[in-house]
Amino acid sequence: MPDSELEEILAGLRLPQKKISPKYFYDERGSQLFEEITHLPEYYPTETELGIMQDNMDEIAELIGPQASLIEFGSGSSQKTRVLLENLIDLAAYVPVDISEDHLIESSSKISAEFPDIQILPVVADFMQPFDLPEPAIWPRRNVVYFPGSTVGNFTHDDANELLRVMHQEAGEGGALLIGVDLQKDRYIIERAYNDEAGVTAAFNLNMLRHLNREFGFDFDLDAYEHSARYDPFAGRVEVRLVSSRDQTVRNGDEEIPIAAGESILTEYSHKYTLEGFAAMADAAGFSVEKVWIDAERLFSVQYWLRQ
Ligand code: AVJ
Repeated sequence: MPDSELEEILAGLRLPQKKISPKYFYDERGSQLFEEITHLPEYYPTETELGIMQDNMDEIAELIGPQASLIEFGSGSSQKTRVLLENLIDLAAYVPVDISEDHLIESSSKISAEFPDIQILPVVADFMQPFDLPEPAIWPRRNVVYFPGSTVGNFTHDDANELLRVMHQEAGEGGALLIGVDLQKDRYIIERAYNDEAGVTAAFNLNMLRHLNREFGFDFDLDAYEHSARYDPFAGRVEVRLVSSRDQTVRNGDEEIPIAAGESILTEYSHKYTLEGFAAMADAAGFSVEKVWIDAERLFSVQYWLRQ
């Protein structure tokens, strides 16, 4: 594992409010646990977003038009991606972009087996930075950046703005963005989704420490931390933490980091937006909101933005 990653993790643990990036959730076990989360009865986002896509697919396909290139940020192998690949008209190419070459190879080979007629052009890149797009055999009439799952919620508003600007650049002239965004709502519904009865989200959160022990040589005691997920309605976000249940010290090489009883490590933000708030994000990143679809309970939105 690169030293720069270890340095980044250590720097986060030295802060007064300790924090570790949510990207460290997703080792093999973490990815499996997240998949389990998406099927939990309390976790409404995945099923709601899929329902919105299915209910509005004809209109989505019509807005995107024929011979588009679909550029997914994240190597999606989700059901939502499949619905798009099945329904978009004469797709020029499907371009999954991911920092993990392993994830990309795995999901691309599955997708290409299921959709032998679609040209699949995977790109290994850190999508926080602009990257070069591959050239499909058919010249695309439009680039459509796809960012499902309310993954945008993991980012602070500033970082989300930066990411949306990269998407703006990749969309290019005449391009568009199709993005799934979770909405602000009753705090009880949100907190239940991140504190499920079966304890899968707690296991997912704690698994980050197991990952750090294995890959980066920490000695976190998994029994000495508890899962916490609270919605802050003023900030409009869930804050996911690991709370230390006693005074303890975590070690890495020569470094010793003390953690007090009740002190927490912030492992994730999951921002929820209002429609107005997210429209302001579109505007700031150089997009105009063309269409917003929501479910009947107003839990989640799928939005189609045009590049200005
Ligand atoms: C993958 C970032 C969209 O914020 O809901 C689920 C991750 N964390 N349960 C989310 C997550 C805890 C998820 N995202």
